[in-house]
Amino acid sequence: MNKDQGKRGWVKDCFTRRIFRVMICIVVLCFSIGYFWSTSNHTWQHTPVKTFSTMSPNTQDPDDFHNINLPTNRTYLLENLLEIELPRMIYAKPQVLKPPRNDVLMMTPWFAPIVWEGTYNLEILNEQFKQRNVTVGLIIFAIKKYVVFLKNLLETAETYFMVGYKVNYYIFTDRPQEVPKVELKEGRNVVVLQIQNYSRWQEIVLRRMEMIHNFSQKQFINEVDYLVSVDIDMRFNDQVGVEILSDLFGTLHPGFYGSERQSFTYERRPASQAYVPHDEGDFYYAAAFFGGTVKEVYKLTKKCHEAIMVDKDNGIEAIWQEESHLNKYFIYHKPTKILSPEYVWDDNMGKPQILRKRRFLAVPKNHAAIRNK
Ligand code: UD2
Repeated sequence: MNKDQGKRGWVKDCFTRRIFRVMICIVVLCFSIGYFWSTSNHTWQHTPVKTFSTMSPNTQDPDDFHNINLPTNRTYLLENLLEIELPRMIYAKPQVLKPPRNDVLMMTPWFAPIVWEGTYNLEILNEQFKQRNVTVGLIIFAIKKYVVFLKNLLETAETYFMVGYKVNYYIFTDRPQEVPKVELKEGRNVVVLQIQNYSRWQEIVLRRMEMIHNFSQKQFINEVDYLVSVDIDMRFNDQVGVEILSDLFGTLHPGFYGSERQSFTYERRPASQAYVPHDEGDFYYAAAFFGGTVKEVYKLTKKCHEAIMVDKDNGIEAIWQEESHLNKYFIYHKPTKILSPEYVWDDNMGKPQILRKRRFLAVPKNHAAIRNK
């Protein structure tokens, strides 16, 4: 090989190497662009930019399926907070070593207070609830002949129920023309809700859950803060005020407040959705008086209604109708407050010493004359 050939070979070699380097650079560049594109694309797809400050509390981000009820930024919850500040008040000091009652249970193991006369200061509670400007809905079913109980219930409610507060009396009835005219104080209204009746009284009491659930969604949520559902064959006999209000409350049944759980008349057939085994249950609650915020009552009545419908499909009806389902619900969704039997009493059971007040009393009724009529 001569010198010329050698030089040309060297030049050719250099040229090839340069081309080779340029190609490597292009490939590296392509990979870099590809990588950058894919990673930035990835980021855009999975971390959408959210500005919750412009969202209303109920707005849900459709992409945020892990967190449907819980937006990550909840600062809006801190804006416009209502400040409850008590004025100077003079009252007896609570005594740590001297509980106000030592004859009754005042607190459940899950820290829900049990409301008895003598355990609370209504003056303090009124200051708090007045500042919150609460409105309460009292739910009453007056189907068929039961409408005859309405006048007495409404008149006594005007004297004793939530005195000084705004109240809507929601009357579910198939006989709107028989709803009596009762004189009402300012801020209190009767709202008649016409519904169908059912031939069996059992069906009427069971359907209360469905009706309350439906109307909570379409009406109550826009009109009141709390709901209280009561039986109609009752009368108010003493003060019932904001001491009862809490997220979710039930009332100790007058027939079972001192009983062991084995004696509770829970539904004991496993085939029913209301079934409660013998080794479960805290209290036996009366369906004649329960309530809570509209949200909690909506959840309760929805669940009970669904369970009632499953029972219906399976051809079974719980032993104490909706009361059985309510009792099952309260085992797994503990009430945040419990009302003593002062709030559902029947004088046929006497007047035990522990009852310092009989606030809501059963009116004697002849089942045969009134039911299915
Ligand atoms: C108990 C319960 C009640 C309910 C019922 C179910 C207590 C104190 N009461 O009461 O809450 O669970 O058992 O068996 O625990 N109603 C009508 N028209 C009718 C029938 C019923 O409007 O034809 C409404 C009315 O509001 C009445 C309520 O349903 O107060 C419950 O019926 P009930 O009073 O006849 O039931 P009762 O006394 O056995």
